Amino acid sequence: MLTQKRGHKLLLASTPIGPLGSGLGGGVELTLTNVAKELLKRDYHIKIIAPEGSKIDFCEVIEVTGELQFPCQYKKRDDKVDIPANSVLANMWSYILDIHNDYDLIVNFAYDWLPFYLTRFLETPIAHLVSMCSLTNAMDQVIKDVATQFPNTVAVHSRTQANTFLFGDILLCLYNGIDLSLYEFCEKPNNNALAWAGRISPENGLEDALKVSELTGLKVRIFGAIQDEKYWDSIRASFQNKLFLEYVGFLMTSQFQQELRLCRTILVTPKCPTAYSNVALEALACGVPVVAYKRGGISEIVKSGQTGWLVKPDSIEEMVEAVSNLDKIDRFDCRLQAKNEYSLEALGNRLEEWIRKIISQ
Ligand code: HBI
Repeated sequence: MLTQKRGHKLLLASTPIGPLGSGLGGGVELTLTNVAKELLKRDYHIKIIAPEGSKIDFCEVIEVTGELQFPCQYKKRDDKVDIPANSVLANMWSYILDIHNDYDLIVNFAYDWLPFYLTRFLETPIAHLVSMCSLTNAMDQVIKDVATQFPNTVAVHSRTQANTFLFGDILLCLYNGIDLSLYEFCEKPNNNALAWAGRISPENGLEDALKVSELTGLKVRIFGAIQDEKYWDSIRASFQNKLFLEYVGFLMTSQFQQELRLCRTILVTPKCPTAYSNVALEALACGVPVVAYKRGGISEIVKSGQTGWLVKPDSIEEMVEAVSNLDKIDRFDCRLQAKNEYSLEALGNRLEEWIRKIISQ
């Protein structure tokens, strides 16, 4: 059989909770950017459709207006599906309904009900890359329907994440990958600072990192967009001592890694299981050991005692102990793990295998 001719035309449909480049999309922004970059290198034709204000300098973006989707991490298990008036998500998918025949495949990055529900109405196949663990019954049901009716079209980032769904065994695991050439290894951190990176929102547990900072006397440099202003105000109120807290903001990859690489470690403190942790990959690529709660997809990334430490979830004292044992970690091992397991090349191979499975069906 002829080897699958590349050059397929793909449309990447972004998350509706914020423009690409705002940081509100969390790890999905970096994942979508890396998927586009790697597939363009492999001569796929790529277009992106995303909320107005999205910026990606190496790829055409179809910007769509409308009200951003409410972040689903605040939802309760039996919450109803919500779609605001003049929804950017609905506007994105209305446009996709009009032009989907121009594409060989649509890749959906939104963790929202609508794209999954519309899947069976489109002739063009849709590949869904699920960015979060099981969260609500409505999402579980619609993801299960698509994964069952369209085998091999629903992928996740870790087995841990897959197993949070009752139908996890039919989900493909893509892990993730980063462009290692963008991250410069740092053998000796020039500051004693801890790093914390992510959307500033209750589920990411920033207050725990600040408690570790107070107990170790090490400053924590905070990277990420403020998603929940009230939560951020409460954090600043409870950690008056400015010595321990430095809010850097959301930085694009090149500046982020310039700051991250100089830190002693990155603390990853999810309060509920997360699918994966792109910031952990970025830290490893810079040679920065990862100290994380053994919870969610990150427990498949960190080799405890070798490239960082995995500690009992929500245990501040175990985090403090791990920080005191950072000198046991060889920063070269961190970079080596990123190189061996998380290159964009390796992700690209897994992506192509996934695409071939769907398009050849
Ligand atoms: N919420 N409604 C909704 N849709 C998403 O796509 C979404 C989200 N919350 C967070 C999120 N995506 C990303 O930050 C994931 O990486 C977690």
